[in-house]
Amino acid sequence: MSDGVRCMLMRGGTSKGAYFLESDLPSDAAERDDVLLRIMGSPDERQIDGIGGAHPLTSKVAVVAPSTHPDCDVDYLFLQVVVDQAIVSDAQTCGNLLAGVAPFAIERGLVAAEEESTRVRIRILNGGGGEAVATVETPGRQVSYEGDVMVSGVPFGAAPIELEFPSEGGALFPTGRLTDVFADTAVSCVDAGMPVVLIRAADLGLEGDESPEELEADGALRERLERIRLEAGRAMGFGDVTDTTVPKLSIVSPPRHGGTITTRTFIPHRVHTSIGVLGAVSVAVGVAVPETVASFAVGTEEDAALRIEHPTGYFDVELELDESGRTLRRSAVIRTARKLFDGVVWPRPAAAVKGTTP
Ligand code: NQM
Repeated sequence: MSDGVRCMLMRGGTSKGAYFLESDLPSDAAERDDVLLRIMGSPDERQIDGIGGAHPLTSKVAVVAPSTHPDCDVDYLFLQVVVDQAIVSDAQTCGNLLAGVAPFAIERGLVAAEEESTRVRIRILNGGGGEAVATVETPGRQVSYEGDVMVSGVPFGAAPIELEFPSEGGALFPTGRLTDVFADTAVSCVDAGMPVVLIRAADLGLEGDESPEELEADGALRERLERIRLEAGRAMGFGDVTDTTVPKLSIVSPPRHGGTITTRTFIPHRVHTSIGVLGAVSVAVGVAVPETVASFAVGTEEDAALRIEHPTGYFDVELELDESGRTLRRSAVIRTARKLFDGVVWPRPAAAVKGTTP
């Protein structure tokens, strides 16, 4: 396929991605992935021949369709387009791109906008799946800017989008234990929508507030983290995770700015400039449940919001656990999103040959 494809480019939270209606893409998954690689400019570390932003956080795709589930409005499939390899992965979802799904669905006419705000029930098709309820202000309201909010990691305000994740009480600790030891390091493996391995900074010889650049430049650290990740991935039931983007790794330490905990998150090889949405929910669960490697952080009451600090600010997560304190009832966060461009994108021709540049 080398015809143009209808596409909307959106910022979703602290990420950026290409949004498509499922019906605008090939129905065969292999064909679809091939087109997406050619649209984003992969494999190429600069993605210079495509619309990808040359970083995992800006090489993302959302595929949206009317839901086939009677209790949901739309289905959302997230695809990570690997920057420098010809890989498109559906192994994880993305809570940041999720923030753009409701406005996109309204713009494309899949959901009718209500007068004040619109509630969109979204079925997440990746991984363990699940449901999210997004509440967005009607698009017209965004011209007034009153009530706009800031989210850390985005320098401009925009209308708030509430994302709520009702929980059916699935396993939050996929290894069946609150702590494990992998590659001689104590960890807690948490999955509240995003599988994350929590590790105390001190156990890695770190302070915990190093910059993403410093952490990425530390080859010995990266090698040790990958050994931990490979062992944790198996124990979490993912098998060999060498080529997959989950689990992520969050290095945790005491808060620096009055929040609950400091984080630095490998996603899983680059360091996040902030933190993922569901990644933050998983960290919050690690804090809220006693006896994990993150329980040194300020504990929480039922219903309390936890402030997860990250390299560019903080991320508030509202958590509601049941009476046992070990099962999640719901979580909620506030994000913003913005339509950046709507039009037709041209994939590079299928026959284009990758060569060495002269
Ligand atoms: O955890 C990056 C992001 C994400 C994922 C990643 C996300 C989430 O910030 O829900 O949003 O962890 O790869 O976009």
